Amino acid sequence: MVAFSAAALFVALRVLFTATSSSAAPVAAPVAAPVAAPVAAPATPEVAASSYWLSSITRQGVAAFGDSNYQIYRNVKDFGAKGDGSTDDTAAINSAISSGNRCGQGCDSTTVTPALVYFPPGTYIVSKPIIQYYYTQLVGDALSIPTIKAAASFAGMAVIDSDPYMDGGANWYTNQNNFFRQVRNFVIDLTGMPATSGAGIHWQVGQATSLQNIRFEMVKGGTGNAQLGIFMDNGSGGFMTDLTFNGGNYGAFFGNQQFTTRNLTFNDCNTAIFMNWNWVWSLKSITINNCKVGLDMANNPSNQTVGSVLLMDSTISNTPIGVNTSFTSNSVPNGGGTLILDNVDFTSCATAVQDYTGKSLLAGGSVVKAWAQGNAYSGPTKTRVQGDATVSSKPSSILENGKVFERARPQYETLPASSFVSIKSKGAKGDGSTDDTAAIQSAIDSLTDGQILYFDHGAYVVTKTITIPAKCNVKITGEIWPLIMASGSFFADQNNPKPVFQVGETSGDSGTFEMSDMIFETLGPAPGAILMEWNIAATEQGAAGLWDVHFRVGGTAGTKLQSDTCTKNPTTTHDANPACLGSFMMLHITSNSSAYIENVWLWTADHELDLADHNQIDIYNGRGMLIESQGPVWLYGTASEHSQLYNYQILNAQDIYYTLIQTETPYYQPNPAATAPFTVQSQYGDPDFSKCTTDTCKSAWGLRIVDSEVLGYGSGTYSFFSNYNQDCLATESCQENMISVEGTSKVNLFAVSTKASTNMIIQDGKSMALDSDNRSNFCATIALFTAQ
Ligand SMILES: *[C@@H]1O[C@H](CO)[C@@H](O)[C@H](O)[C@H]1NC(C)=O
Ligand SMILES: *[C@@H]1O[C@H](CO)[C@@H](O)[C@H](O)[C@H]1NC(C)=O
Ligand SMILES: *[C@@H]1O[C@H](CO)[C@@H](O)[C@H](O)[C@H]1NC(C)=O
Ligand SMILES: *[C@@H]1O[C@H](CO)[C@@H](O)[C@H](O)[C@H]1NC(C)=O
Ligand SMILES: *[C@@H]1O[C@H](CO)[C@@H](O)[C@H](O)[C@H]1NC(C)=O
Ligand SMILES: CC(=O)N[C@H]1CO[C@H](CO)[C@@H](O)[C@@H]1O
Repeated sequence: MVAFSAAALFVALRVLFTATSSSAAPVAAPVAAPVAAPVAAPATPEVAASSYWLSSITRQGVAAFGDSNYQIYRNVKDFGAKGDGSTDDTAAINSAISSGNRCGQGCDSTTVTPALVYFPPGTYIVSKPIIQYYYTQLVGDALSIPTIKAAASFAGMAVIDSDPYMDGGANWYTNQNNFFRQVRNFVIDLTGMPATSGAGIHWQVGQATSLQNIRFEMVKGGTGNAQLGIFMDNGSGGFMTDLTFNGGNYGAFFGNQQFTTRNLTFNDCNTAIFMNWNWVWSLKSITINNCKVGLDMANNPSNQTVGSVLLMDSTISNTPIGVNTSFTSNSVPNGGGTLILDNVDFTSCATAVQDYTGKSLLAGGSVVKAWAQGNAYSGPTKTRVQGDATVSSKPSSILENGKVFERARPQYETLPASSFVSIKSKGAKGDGSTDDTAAIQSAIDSLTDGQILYFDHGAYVVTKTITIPAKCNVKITGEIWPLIMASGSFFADQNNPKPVFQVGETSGDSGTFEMSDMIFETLGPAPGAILMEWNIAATEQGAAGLWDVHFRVGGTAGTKLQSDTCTKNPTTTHDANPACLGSFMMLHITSNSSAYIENVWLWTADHELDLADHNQIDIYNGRGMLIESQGPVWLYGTASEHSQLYNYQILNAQDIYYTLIQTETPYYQPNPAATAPFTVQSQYGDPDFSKCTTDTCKSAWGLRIVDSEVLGYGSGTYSFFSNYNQDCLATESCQENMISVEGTSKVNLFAVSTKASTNMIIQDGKSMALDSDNRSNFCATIALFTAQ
């Protein structure tokens, strides 16, 4: 997240958005306790019960650091929603979400009141927004997907609102801190509304958020059509996948610092995607059919608001204009407007890319292999390009049918509830204090093929390595992000680090593994903990992966690394407080493994989420993600923030693909500098900063690539502070270097955006690209850096 919002540029919406803020914040009235009794037999086929396991497994989750009677799982029908296609269910659904002392208006954040809100099959009519409180997952039935239908009289910002506006324009939550949300398995239907208004989801979110498997039904064409599937004004995210947008003026109206979006289909929209602003945005596997414009990224041509967009493995058909851009070859106001096209089929488009005046920059009629507009570097020489890009071909290990492989998070919707084994039923306590190591290991060892280990919500303390044998095909999913907390002397020695979860016993163990909806933390300092060691080599593409699994060190209830102990201290020169050390490393992908990692956030907390002060804090975490794999590795929508030595390091690796990655440098650096408190461990290939001659050089690497082959599709690596001071932003020099490419590395790095790093990229110690040569709308951006 970015603590810094003043400059989080915001730009007037080009379009008149009809919903007004004053109508957007109905506060759900407090309601009576939920009806505990089982729901009566369904009255109509529409409201038939489902066999989806999520609706029927035994619920044993408890918020370990909150109220033990607090209700985590909620079925909207238990709160009176009918889903019968006629009753107005707005109040009942909002009460299912808001009941029980939740984090709503006036609460910036908390992790101790999570809610998993389930919608059985049916059609739910709503007349006002469904307000998604902080730390909420809205999950529709995955077997018979429910519809949320806006009534003709619907009034408000959007059918689902993740961050309501109050009168005066302030939001309930800080948009770039609006973490930990999901919406999946819904149809959102606006077709009953007049075409002149209506939005599906107002999605103004930060990291650890996702939309998955949602279909937006909107009015098609017509005059004055103003409907939108997604309205996203700002935030710091994030990930979405498997969405279909039918009709509307804009399928998706996007604006955020950085975002990864995958597998989106647009049919019959006026404009499929309107990019209002961004720093960097990844669009992968986009299908656009029968729209007027595919991607419009030409907002405000006289002062560009869009930093950069990557459009990859996509098809735009029966759509006359593929991309509208404000970049022109002779005038680039405000630097932005970088565009990367990679394997995009424009066969049935007249124009693939035009400038905002309508002049064709690239004709349609073919598949574009690689095309870029922006600044390109091969070595230290900058060229302004608008045309085909010469890049090396992609390794076959990452491809499937000519596209980069992808796989949505498994939801196990076809399995019966009896396939799910509760970790609490297996003896783990999850109470934030009992040592659950033995119970977890024994539950894993006793799983039989086809079973899923279900972590009921809770906090599971682990004091020794948990090993997951690759050959056992283990699958784990959690109830709204249960916590695994590394604790104790076993994880205390940074000179002898030990894995907390070891996936595969030794590097290259072959098998399968799936994990979703879990969080890894430390309980107090654990400087010898590698939160996850990934050794498994998948037996087939994507068969070993993490989805919506996060690593969160400090800043939350129960971690003992909170603002009462670790508050920031920029006023004196100091060493790291030993009470505020986090882990040795968050995620280690070892040399003979392969990995599919999607929507995974490695966050060393920069501020407090639970204690009322929400202060900035100093937590010292050694390393973010280390990748030594020979591939294939896919990283979709990952971020790694505020680790001391580096956020990402790719070492002696190959066949590594990412889209996109995001980092932030610790706000405290260089007080102390990146050389402490974690010291160089050469067996992990650590950087040593020995060539540095200045303080600002001794700051965490956003991305360090050593002797590796990497295909990077989009990165946003940011430095916002120097010892908590932001004066350095005036000169875009909060640190000296951000990305280092070393040794025999072969890289194609597309859409590289850095913030306030004097050198964007250095190669073997030499500056390759300067921030000052590549200023964009907010970051410095280059379209392509190659080293072969
Ligand atoms: C977010 O977008 C809204 C417009 O929808 C704007 O009013 C607000 O100032 C923006 N906030 C930030 C922090 O940029
Ligand atoms: C893409 O999304 C559609 C739903 O819109 C889904 O059916 C399909 O399986 C997804 N494909 C991949 C590769 O995830
Ligand atoms: C361009 O937009 C940026 C960000 O909104 C703003 O700070 C700047 O003043 C604008 N420049 C001009 C010349 O309007
Ligand atoms: C392209 O962008 C310009 C500038 O914002 C806008 O005026 C024009 O309508 C856009 N063209 C299309 C076809 O959307
Ligand atoms: C990786 O595999 C190779 C060959 O199978 C083996 O020699 C090497 O020791 C393995 N590396 C690790 C770290 O296990
Ligand atoms: C100093 C300099 O050359 N700045 C350029 C950086 O690149 C943008 C285009 O992306 C130009 O507009 C700037 O002039």
